[in-house]
Amino acid sequence: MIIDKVTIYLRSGKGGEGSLASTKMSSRKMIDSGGDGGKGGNVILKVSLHLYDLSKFKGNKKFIASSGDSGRSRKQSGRDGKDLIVNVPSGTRVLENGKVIADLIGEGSEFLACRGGRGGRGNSKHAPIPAEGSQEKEVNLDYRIPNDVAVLGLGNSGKTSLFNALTGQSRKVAEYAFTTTSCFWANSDCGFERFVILDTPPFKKSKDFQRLAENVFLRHIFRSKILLLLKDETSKQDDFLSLEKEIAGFDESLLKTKKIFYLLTKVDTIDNKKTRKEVLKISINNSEAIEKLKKKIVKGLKKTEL
Ligand SMILES: Nc1nc2c(ncn2[C@@H]2O[C@H](COP(=O)(O)OP(=O)(O)OP(=O)(O)O)[C@@H](O)[C@H]2O)c(=O)[nH]1
Ligand SMILES: [Mg+2]
Repeated sequence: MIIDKVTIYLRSGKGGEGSLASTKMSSRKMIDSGGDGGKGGNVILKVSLHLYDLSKFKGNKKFIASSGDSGRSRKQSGRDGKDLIVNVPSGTRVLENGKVIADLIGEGSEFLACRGGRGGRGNSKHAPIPAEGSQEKEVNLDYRIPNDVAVLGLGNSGKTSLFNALTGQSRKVAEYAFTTTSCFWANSDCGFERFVILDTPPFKKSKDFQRLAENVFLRHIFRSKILLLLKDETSKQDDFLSLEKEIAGFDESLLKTKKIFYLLTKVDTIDNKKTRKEVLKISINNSEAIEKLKKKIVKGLKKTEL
């Protein structure tokens, strides 16, 4: 199971106090010689490509950077506090009080969540200034897997088989529903083009009041550009309609903002049956059809980039 939501507490370091020291000079005159305090450490959230979900936050939810040291006599400055880098997976949104304050995608992407306090000024600079305090906040991390294409369908409709055929992976496939219980993703190559495909667990049909609780994996398709909706050839129901209803029930904007490909799967098991014009017929045993689908996806992705 991937962990895709956590709440964590962040606090930057306080600035070190400026020193109020005096030093006796050879002329026996006393001069103010207090050094400045060091700056407090920042808390920075930064993408690490080695993380694939938020499970590392299960046991550790508090991140506190160190404070700056106080200044000392003879104009000696205090040491700065160390910045605290908190690594997160690519695709992490940071929310404070329900508002998105950062969306971290891609290598090197980072966000200064809490700024360290400025160090106080010592009296050697004539006008001492008090040190700044720390900043603190509680943030929600919301991980949404970066992907281009999501494979969606009812149980046993052939999602993982298609995912494997498109990516060369060998994820578990079986002839019963709910073989897949969690999202996973992989690259698919088509000539010089590469895109990321997301396989998903099957839809649970939700009762109205349960909508948001069911099919929570749909949160990851907010990032998808293309949705592949799968219908098992043998299904007598209008699965496409059921899927669209569930997606719209989760969030109405999803169907309007994504490109949708309707795919009829396992067509090798039937004779040439008539289908709706816009429905693509697919069989994982037909490599030509798989390549054709890849090309169509690349074309579709290019259009969404315009
Ligand atoms: N003949 C044929 N069988 C297929 C094809 N695609 C999938 N299957 C079979 O259909 C069954 C279900 O395939 P899966 O890929 O596990 O289906 P799924 O939608 O991922 O299932 P869940 O993860 O449980 O929702 C397996 O027995 C597959 O071998 C196909 O194109 N042709
Ligand atoms: Mg599956």
